[in-house]
Amino acid sequence: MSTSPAPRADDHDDRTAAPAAGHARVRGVPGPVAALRAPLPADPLEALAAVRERTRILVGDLTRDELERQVDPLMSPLVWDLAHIAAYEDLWLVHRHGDRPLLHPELAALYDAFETPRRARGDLELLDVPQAWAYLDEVRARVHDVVGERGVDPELFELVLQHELQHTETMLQAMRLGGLTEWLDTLPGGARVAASRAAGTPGEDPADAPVASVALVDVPGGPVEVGAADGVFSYDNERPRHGRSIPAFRIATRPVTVALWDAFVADGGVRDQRFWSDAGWAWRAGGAGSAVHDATGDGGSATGPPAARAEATPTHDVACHLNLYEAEALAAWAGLRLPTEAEWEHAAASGLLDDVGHVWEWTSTVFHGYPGFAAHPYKEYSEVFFDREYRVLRGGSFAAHPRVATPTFRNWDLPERRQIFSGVRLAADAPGPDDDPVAPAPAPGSSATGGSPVPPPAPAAPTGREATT
Ligand code: AVJ
Ligand code: FE
Repeated sequence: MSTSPAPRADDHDDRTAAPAAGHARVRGVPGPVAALRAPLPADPLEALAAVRERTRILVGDLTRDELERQVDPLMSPLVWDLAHIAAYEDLWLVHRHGDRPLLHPELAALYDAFETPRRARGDLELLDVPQAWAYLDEVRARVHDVVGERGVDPELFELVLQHELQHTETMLQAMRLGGLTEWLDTLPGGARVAASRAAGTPGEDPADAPVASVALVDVPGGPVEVGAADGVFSYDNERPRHGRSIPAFRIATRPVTVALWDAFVADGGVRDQRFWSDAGWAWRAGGAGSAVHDATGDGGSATGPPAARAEATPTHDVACHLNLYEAEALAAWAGLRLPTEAEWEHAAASGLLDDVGHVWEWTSTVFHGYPGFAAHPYKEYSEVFFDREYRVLRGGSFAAHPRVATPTFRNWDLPERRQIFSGVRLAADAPGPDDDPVAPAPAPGSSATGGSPVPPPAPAAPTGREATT
């Protein structure tokens, strides 16, 4: 088996298409794709400045109207995220660390994720774009004052830095959903393939990617350690590191490809209730709180999520915008299952997983607190989401900065969500002693070439099931 590191910023460079029309490139200033995952300086204030520059670059092509409009009830107007980033930085670095009053106490509730849920954010009087940037700049000036006065709290700095990195991924989801950027569509998870298929370009023959081609690596069971070690920044939900006993299992060396999804579709798998959980089938029928856009009118997405491949090369073919239900149905059709998050983490730590970092990978694990969990520094980051419907996603997407997406980082979302940059890596129980080692994997069936148009990610209706922040 081979091991390859998560893609780095330079890997993205060669898949960068021409920048979107109107994107002026200044010599020496990186374009959005280069900025996405570029390393950050070691100095805390310089790192904060680099993250802010990255944020500016990523939204740099958008008009004021695009920044202020809510593209979907699932997502905030982008200008809300900008002011929220400022409010969070002011709260943690100026108010808590610096012991100063908030710059804008009157805005605290508006930019608190819990007091002002996403679906409501489009109807409120928000700061406009110049005001949001001014808020960010003023808070940053206060941070410099505080640092001059009492130095840096490394943990709070990392918290604030990673918060901005996480929100830029959220903003990229909104930009993707709203069709606001071309450069985003050139990346894995982008819409380029969807467009070429809609134009009638045949996709890869699904027979090229039968289930038998899913390469699985055998992982011995035993006591394993999961969670973040002491001495490095981690979120409360990654701690404490602890031992688990897991049975032997098998896990795919790569995430599911668009070709495999196409084979599932061509085989009628999306319409075959046997492969779907009850909740997943209800979601397809338009239940489970999701208004599903469907080209065929029968409820559920007929052709699956937008394809993820920018170029027909092995690293650009990862399926993206799958929700948990779709991932589970695909796994059932393939005679496989989702990994648990402990399996995923153990396999990743053992160097067994290729192509980590293209898409967030769904696991079968419900988001929960590790044994001995203690909320820190606030319970609204993680704890309020424990033991509900949220499932854990692992790895990281092309839009996630490597500083956030570590092998122990736990992301979470609701099962029906697919506006996130999510895919799946399949797994299986270890073969039992009686299993025939040469038995073929279940055949995917017919191998018709799919040529159906692929819609953009289906916006879901507001339902009271909250996006997390
Ligand atoms: C870890 C991505 C689920 O965006 O809801 C942002 C991160 N927390 N602001 C989210 C987060 C507070 C969180 N996720
Ligand atoms: Fe936030």
